[in-house]
Amino acid sequence: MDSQAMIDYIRSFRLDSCRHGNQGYSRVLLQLFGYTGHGKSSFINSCKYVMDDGPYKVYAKVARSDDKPETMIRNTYELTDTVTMVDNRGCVKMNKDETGEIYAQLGNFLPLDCEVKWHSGFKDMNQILLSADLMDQSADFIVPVLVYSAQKQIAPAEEGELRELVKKVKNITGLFPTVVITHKLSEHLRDTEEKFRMTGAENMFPVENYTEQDHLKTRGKHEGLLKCLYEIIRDVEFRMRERRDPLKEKIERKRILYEFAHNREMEKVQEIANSERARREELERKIGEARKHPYFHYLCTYFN
Ligand SMILES: Nc1nc2c(ncn2[C@@H]2O[C@H](COP(=O)(O)OP(=O)(O)OP(=O)(O)O)[C@@H](O)[C@H]2O)c(=O)[nH]1
Ligand SMILES: [Mg+2]
Repeated sequence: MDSQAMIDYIRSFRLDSCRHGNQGYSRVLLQLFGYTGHGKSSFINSCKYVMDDGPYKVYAKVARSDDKPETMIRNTYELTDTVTMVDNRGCVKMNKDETGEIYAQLGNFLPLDCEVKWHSGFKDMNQILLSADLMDQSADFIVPVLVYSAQKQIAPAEEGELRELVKKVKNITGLFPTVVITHKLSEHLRDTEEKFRMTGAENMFPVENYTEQDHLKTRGKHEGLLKCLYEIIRDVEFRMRERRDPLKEKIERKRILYEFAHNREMEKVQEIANSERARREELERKIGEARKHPYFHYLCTYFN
C-alpha cells in the first residue's frame, strides 16, 4: 500500500463506521509510554509530520539530551478527528512506585494535560482512582504503545521487568502493547526485536523518528511511521468487530489497579516484617554469644 492510501485510511477512520458502530467509544487514545528519553515525544512530532504533510513542527517538546526527563505532563495531541496521541510521563526505572503510576496513566485514571507525580502507597492509588470518577473517560478506546529505543540495549536484568510490564499492560488495557522501536538504524535493532518477541508482543514497528535537527523527508522514514499508524488503526477496527462495553472495561481496569496497589502494599509490609525479624535474630545471636563469656553470670549478679 502506498503512503497516500495509508494516510487516507488513517484520516477517514471513524468509530461509527465499525461493524457494531462506536459501541459508546468517542475516540481512540494512543497511549505512549516507556522509559524516559526513548523517543515518545519525537514519535508524536514525527506522526504529525507524516500525517499533516506540512512543514516539520515541534508539537511535543523533545529532550535536548536523553538522560534528563523532559515530559512531566500528560499532554494530548490530536492526530485525526478520531485519533488522539497521549505523551505520558516516562519513567527512569520500572521500580514499584513508578510502575503504579504508569499503570494509572495507561488505565486513563490520571487527568490529561496535567502534571504526573510519582506516588507510592495504596492511599495514593485510592485517591487517584476516586478522583478519576469525577472525569468521564470511559469513552476512550485505549491503545497502549510502548516506545523503546534500539540504541539502549536491553540488559539481561531488564528482560524479566519488560515481560512483567507487557503482561500487566495487557491485563489493564485488554491489548498487548504495540512496540515502537525507535532509532531503527541502530546495530542493536535485531536483538531488541528478539527480546520483545520473547515478551509476547506481536506488533512491533521499527521507526526512525524525524528530529528538529534532521527532518529531511525520506521514503524509508515516512513509510515506516505510516505503516505503524496504519496497522494500529487496522487493529482497532479488528477489535471493534467484537461486542464491547466501555463502562465494564473501565471497572475492570480499576479492579486490576486496586489489586496491584494492594499487593504492592502487602509486599512492603512483608519487607518491613522480614527486616524486623532479621534484626531480632541478629540481636538474639549477639546475646547468645555474650552468654558464653566467663564474666556474663558475674555481670548479671552484679546488675541485679
Ligand atoms: N536519531 C534519532 N534520534 C531520536 C529518535 N527518537 C528520539 N531521538 C532523540 O532522542 C532524544 C530523546 O527523545 P524524546 O522524544 O524527547 O524522548 P521522550 O521519550 O519523549 O523522553 P521524556 O519526555 O524525557 O520521557 C532527543 O534528542 C531526540 O531528538 C530516533 O528515532 N532517531
Ligand atoms: Mg517526552
